[in-house]
Amino acid sequence: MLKRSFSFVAITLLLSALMLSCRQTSGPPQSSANARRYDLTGTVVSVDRAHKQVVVSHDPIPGFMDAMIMPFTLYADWAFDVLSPGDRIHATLVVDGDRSWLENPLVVRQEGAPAQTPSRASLQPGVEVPPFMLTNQDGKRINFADLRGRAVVLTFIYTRCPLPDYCPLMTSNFAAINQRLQADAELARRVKLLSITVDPEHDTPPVMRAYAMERAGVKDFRQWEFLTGSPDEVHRVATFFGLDYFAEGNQIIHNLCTALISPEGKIVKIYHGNEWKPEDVVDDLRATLGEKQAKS
Ligand SMILES: [Cu+2]
Repeated sequence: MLKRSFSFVAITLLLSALMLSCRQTSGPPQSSANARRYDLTGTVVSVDRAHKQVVVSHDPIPGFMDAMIMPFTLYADWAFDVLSPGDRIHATLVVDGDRSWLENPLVVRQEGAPAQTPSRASLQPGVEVPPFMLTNQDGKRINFADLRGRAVVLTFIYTRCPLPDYCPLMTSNFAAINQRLQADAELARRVKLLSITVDPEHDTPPVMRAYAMERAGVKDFRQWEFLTGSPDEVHRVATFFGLDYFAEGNQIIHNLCTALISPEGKIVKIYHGNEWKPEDVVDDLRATLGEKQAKS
């Protein structure tokens, strides 16, 4: 009896805590009389609390738009405590003039979905990167251990990515880094760039090669290589660098990670998300290699 009432109290407390958190949302601007409302269901791709944005791969919205992946504004702060990539989300999409946002989100954790990216112990500066094996755009096997002696900047992409501020941005950032390297032969000689796919089943070496040439203007792969591998090999590398990814239709739902690795094969810095700038990476490369020079 006692036990039962305890759990009743616990549930009541939990419920009131939940209701409290629901009420504590910093509300959206009042919607006008012209606002239209649509039911939205989809899968959460990524979450950006600072900008109150959630990227959703949503189902078709009859009479409004086809299924696609796009960012939505979400004012309900509490939702960011529980939202993780891979969750199913149900919400009301409010479209009011040139503004739109989601209301009344309901979040359903998907079975087997990756949890919110934890800050992984493996990603600390100074940690040694294991001798991963992957395959480059020419079908040649690449062992990370053989990259020692050069600083490595790597990122994760997939060639079919439709989100302009995800993989296409990573690739154009790397193209900008590459351009700066080409202007400084001394620096370029001591740096390697790697773009690693998280869609190895589709992104074979020829697909990676074509992508590199068409989308990144790469002609000389000695500076910048595009790596793929078996799903297992890719998974080992991606997981080490904190990637969460899984297939959804013909797209890959994923987060981002860009890493700077020292010539000794140790993590120097992790650039999370998509807000880092190519020039910052080049500065960090100079600092990393400059230090090494001073020490030797
Ligand atoms: Cu992407």
